Amino acid sequence: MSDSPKEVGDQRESLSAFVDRGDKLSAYDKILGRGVLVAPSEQQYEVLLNRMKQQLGEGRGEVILEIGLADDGGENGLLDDEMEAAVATLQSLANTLECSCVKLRERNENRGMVAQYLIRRVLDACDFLEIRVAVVGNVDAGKSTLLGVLTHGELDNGRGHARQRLFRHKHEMESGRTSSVGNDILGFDEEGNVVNKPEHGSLDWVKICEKSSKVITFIDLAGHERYLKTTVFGMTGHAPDFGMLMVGANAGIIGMTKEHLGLALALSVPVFVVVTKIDMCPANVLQDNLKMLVRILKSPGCRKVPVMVKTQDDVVLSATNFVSERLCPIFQVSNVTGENLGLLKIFLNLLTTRVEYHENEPAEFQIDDTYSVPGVGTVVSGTTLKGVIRLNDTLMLGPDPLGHFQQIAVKSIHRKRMAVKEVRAGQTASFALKKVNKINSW
Ligand SMILES: Nc1nc2c(ncn2[C@@H]2O[C@H](COP(=O)(O)OP(=O)(O)OP(=O)(O)O)[C@@H](O)[C@H]2O)c(=O)[nH]1
Ligand SMILES: [Mg+2]
Repeated sequence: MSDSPKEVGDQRESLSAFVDRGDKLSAYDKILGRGVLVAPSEQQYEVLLNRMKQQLGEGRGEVILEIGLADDGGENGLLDDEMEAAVATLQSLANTLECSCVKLRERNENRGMVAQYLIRRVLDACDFLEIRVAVVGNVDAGKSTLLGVLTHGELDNGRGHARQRLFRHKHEMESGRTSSVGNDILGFDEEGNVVNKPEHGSLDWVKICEKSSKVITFIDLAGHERYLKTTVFGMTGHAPDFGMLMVGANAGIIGMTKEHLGLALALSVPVFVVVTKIDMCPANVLQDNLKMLVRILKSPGCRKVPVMVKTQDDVVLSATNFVSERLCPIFQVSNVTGENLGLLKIFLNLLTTRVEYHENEPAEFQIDDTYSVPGVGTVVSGTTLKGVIRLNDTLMLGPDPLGHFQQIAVKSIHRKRMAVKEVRAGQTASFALKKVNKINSW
C-alpha cells in the first residue's frame, strides 16, 4: 500500500507540531548542548555525570538524550569531528554509570548532525524494568497471533499457527478464540535486542528475565463481545501501562474496537494502534479503514493526535513523546510476511513505565487471581501499586464481602516465575501466603 504524499506530509506536520508543543528542550538537553559535550572541563564533566545519574533515577534506569542542540540559541548540529568527540564523552559518562549507550537516530540540521542516544543501565540478573501492555481489539484482529509472532520469533501462516502458543484452555485451541486473560513476555537486553529464544516451542521465562533489561508483559485479551467482562477485568485488574489496540486491515473498526478504545480512554491508558493483515488487504480498503481510524482518533471524544509510523525516525519521535497520552502512533504490520514488525519491536523497546515508586510509602498490592496449590497453600497473583513488599512482610488482606481485613504473611515471592526477595511498585508478582481460608469464595 502507498500513501498519497500529501497525507504523509500532513502526518509529519502534525507530529512535529505536537513535539514542538512539548518541552523538548529539558534542562538536561540544554546542558548537553553543542559545546559542552564536545570538550567538557573537569567540572562540567562532573555536572554532566550527576545530571545523568539523576535522569536515570527519574527514568527508572534509562534516558533518551539528544546531542548537538545549540545551548546558546545559535544554530543546531555538530560537525563530524565534534560529533565523534561528543559521542566519546557520552560513552564515557555511560560507562562510568554502568550503562549502555545506543544510537537511535540522527538528522541533519543547519550546522551539522543532531543525534539521539538511548542510555540504559545494565542491571543485574534479577532486576529488569517491567512494562505491561494490554492487547485489545475485535475478534480475529490478530491479537494472539501478533503476540505469538513477537514472543516466539516465528511468522504466522495466516491460518492460526502462531496463536496456538498463547492459548490457556483446550476450548481456545479448538475454537481459535481467546476467552481468558493470557500472558506472554518479550525481553530486551540493554542494547535493545530481543532475548526470547524458544526451546521446543516454549519460552523459559526465568532465562528471558535473567538476560533482559526490560521485559514487556503482554496481556492478551478476548475480542469477542461475549467475553467483554473478562476483557474489562483484564484492563482494570492488571494495571496496564499501555494499550495496544489491534485492527484487522480488511475488517476496520468493527465490533468491540470502539468499546475497547473507550475503555482505555476512560482508564487514561495511552493507546497505540496496530493494523494487521496488510498482506491480504486491497490498497483501497486499507486506505478507507485508515481514514476512518484517524477520524475516530481525532474526534472530540478521543482528542488524539494520530501518527502513521513508517520509519525508525517516526518510531523514536513517537516513543519519546508517547507517555503524554495524546499521541497515538499507528503501525501497519503483517504477521505473515513480517512487514514493519521491526519498527514495532523498536517502539516496544523504547516504552517507559509511568508508575512512580517511593520506597517509604505503605505498600499496596492489587490481586487479580488466586490459586490453591497443593503443598504450598494459597497463592495470589497481581500487581504492586505502591511501595515495596519483602519476603515475610505482614500485610492486611481484604476487604472480604463484609468489609473485614485479615493479617497475612508473605511466605515466598515470585516475579515472572522467578523467586525474588522483594517487589516494588509497578511490578507484578505472585505470593504464597500463610494460612488463608476461603479467599477463593470472595
Ligand atoms: N494473512 C494474515 N493473517 C493473519 C494476520 N494476523 C493474524 N492472522 C490470522 O487471523 C486469524 C485470527 O487471529 P487471532 O490471533 O486468533 O485473532 P484474535 O484477535 O486473537 O482473536 P480473539 O482472541 O478471538 O479476539 C488467524 O487465523 C491468524 O492466522 C496477518 O497479519 N496476515
Ligand atoms: Mg486471541
